[in-house]
Amino acid sequence: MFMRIDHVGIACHDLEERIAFFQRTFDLTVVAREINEEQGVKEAMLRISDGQGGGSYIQLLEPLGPDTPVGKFLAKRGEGVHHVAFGVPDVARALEEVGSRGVRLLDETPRHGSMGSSIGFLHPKDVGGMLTELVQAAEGQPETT
Ligand code: MC0
Repeated sequence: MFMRIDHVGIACHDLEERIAFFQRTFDLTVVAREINEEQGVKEAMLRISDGQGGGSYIQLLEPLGPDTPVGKFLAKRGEGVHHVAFGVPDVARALEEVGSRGVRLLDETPRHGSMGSSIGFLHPKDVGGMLTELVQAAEGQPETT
C-alpha cells in the first residue's frame, strides 16, 4: 500500500525561523509554501529527494491559531514531529482499506493537502501513537509518474 515516505511534518512556533534553521543546517531548499485554512496551518515543504518512487520532504507547520490541530499539539507537547505521511497511489482506496482493517479514519474522504495533493489522516491511537497521513500526489507532480 505504501510507496514511500512522502513527508515528515514538524510543528513549530515560528515558520520562518525553522525554515532558516533547516536551510543553514541541512542545505534543504523550500519548494512550496501554503496557507491551508481548512487544516489551520501555514506551511513550507523542503525537498529532501526526488527518488525513483517520488519525492520526499520535510514539512514545517506553524499553526494559524491555538484552537487548531497543530496549535493544540504545540501547547500539549511542544515543538517536534507532528505526523508521518506515506505516499499511496489512490488515497480514497487506501483510506477505505485501512478503515476496513479497524483503524479509525480522521478523514472519511480525502481533503486538500500540500502542493495540490489529496490527503487523509488516521487516528494516532490506532497507529501506535503516530499521527499518520496518507498522501496521493497531484496529477503532474513527480510523485505520480
Ligand atoms: C494528538 N495525539 C497525538 C497527536 N495529536 N498523538 C501523536 N501525534 C499527534 N500529532 C494524541 C493525544 O495525545 C491524545 O492522546 C489523543 O491523540 C487525542 O488527542 P486530543 O488532544 O484529545 O485531541 P485533539 O482534539 O488534539 O485531536 C487530535 C487529532 C487531531 C489527531 C484527532 O489533531 C486531528 O484530527 N489531526 C488531523 C489533522 C491535522 O493534524 N492537521 C494539521 C496538519 P491521549 O493519550 O492524551 O488520549 S495539516 C497537513 O499536514 C497538511 C497541510 C498536509 O500534510 O498536506
